Amino acid sequence: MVLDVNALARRLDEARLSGREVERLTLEFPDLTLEQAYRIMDAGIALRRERGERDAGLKMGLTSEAKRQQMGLGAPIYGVLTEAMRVRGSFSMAGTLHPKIEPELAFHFADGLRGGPTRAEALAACTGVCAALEILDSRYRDFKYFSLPDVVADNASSSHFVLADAWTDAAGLALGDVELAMSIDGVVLQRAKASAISGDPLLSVVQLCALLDDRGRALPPGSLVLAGAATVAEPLRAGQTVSLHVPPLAPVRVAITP
Ligand code: 0L1
Ligand code: MG
Repeated sequence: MVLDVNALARRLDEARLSGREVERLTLEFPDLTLEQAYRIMDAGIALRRERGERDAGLKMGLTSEAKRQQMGLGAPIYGVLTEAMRVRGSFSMAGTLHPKIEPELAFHFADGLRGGPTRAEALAACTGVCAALEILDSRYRDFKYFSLPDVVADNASSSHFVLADAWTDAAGLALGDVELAMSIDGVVLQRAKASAISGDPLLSVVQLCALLDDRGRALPPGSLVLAGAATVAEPLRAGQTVSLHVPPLAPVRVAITP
């Protein structure tokens, strides 16, 4: 079977737009490589750009050991965020498949980052950090049992993201020590230190730069980076209110509507 990157990207794009699950790609292409999967992801993002979506930044996925064990998958990956994925205040379940939400930190890089920066260089380039929630919604049937290339081709399961209203200067913070507490309807369901994100959330940014550099790319100016989840994700249902507290950062909250 010939691998048609653009056709597979269209298949996943249509699944997202129609709210209909598709079979994971490795059922048809068992030898799908990670690089082929990233090319399918790129082609899917190109479709979104053709429809007028503007890039917002990048996300790291599978950054916590808890998450990797939940998914049975072994290594961090990245995906692309567009402004159309940004949610403010409320998120509608309409057209979703099996959405989940997870606690993260977002970083902003006004001038971008290129090559393989050290943690100190990433910190120096960082123009703000804030609390963030990522909403994942894999397009695959039986989404628990997929492989790394399947997840990457599906843009790392990204659906939407919510950012706190205020950015904080990262320089004065012990970033690994801040605690993320994610509540649903006022009950804390997930809690972890930010060190659960790749040992230190800025190291997740360093890893992202390495993944991009391996593919001849860099973090563009003006990018935000979701550093990855500190804990496992929680399933979403209409009527819930999800909030994330990460003192001393501003909290973030989203209401889930039908
Ligand atoms: O953000 C992430 O950790 C990407 C992997 C998600 C896999 C999933 O839960 O759909
Ligand atoms: Mg995530």
